[in-house]
Amino acid sequence: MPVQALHTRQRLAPAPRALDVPLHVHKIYAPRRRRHYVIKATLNTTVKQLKSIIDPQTAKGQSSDFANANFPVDQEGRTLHLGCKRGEVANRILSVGSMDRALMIADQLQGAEPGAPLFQHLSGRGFLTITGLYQGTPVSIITTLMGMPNMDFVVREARAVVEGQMAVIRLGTCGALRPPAKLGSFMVASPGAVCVRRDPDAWTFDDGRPHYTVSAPVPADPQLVQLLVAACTEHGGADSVVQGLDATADSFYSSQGRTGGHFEDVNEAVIEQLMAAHPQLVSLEMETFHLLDLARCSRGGIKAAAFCIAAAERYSNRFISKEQIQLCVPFFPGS
Ligand code: R1P
Ligand code: URA
Repeated sequence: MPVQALHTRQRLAPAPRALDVPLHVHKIYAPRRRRHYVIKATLNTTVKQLKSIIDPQTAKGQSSDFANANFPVDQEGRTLHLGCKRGEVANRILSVGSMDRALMIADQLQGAEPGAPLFQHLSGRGFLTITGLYQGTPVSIITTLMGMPNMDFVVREARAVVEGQMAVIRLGTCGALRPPAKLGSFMVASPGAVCVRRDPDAWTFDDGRPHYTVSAPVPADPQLVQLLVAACTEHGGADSVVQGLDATADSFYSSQGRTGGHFEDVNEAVIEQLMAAHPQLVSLEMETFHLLDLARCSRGGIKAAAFCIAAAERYSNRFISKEQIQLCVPFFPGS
């Protein structure tokens, strides 16, 4: 679907696909409903449905069943936060931030046998794992929720229950820092990512040290990057793809240079300084760096790359709508 078509009503109506995965929260994508109705239905449906699908054991809190404080796994081999065990997670993982996105993409998976349901597990911590076949190949979609600590749970706990080498791709959303990137662009972190952190000591000591620090880059896997660029180009055309360095921030607000709230963040110059330090920088988000860093430290066990849909234009102050994001989520036919 051409990304350029985002802003026309005609494209908005027919494009969302019916989701028939058993969670039944797909009503949130009903294309012809009024916005306020959709939101109400989402809340009602989601809360009710989620209560019925959260694994009862996890929801009750399994901590007393865990013997190993170093890497807690219960008697069935389920990890503490994702709640999955061996056989439930594939070695090809698509990591997405939100449940909406996971369900939308899960529509492309098939069960292990014809007519069989997809494997799904929603942990008591809110991580959703969906495993099925994509064109015959086992794939897991796992929600990372938000931030580097949550990416840490996803990657380490998936690694613990998967045999052999893993490939992890993050499909996120991000802020685009400069044209030609625009709302809906596919931002591929082709050289990799840096990490931006707020340093509380700058407030504590007030001695002139910087309030925000930036790491050196970590690389993405070049082979996965090549595949991502090819798939995004096929999906949205060459103009929809922007390659460049990503910056992963430790917050959505202060460390991404969002100003004017109730806090003294000293962050007015953050974006400018980042772009001066890293001229290849094109995007800001919250997980990619940590995924790439874990892959680097995985002793060859994990290959990783990331791409994000530009949800914010930081240079023009525009933000994408939820419907527009849904239209951008790629399905990569044939890849
Ligand atoms: C903030 O709105 C969230 O959106 C981005 C950021 O990295 C952060 O997690 O990615 P996702 O849409 O994948 O969550
Ligand atoms: N996600 C982020 O982390 N930042 C943005 O600006 C948009 C999405």
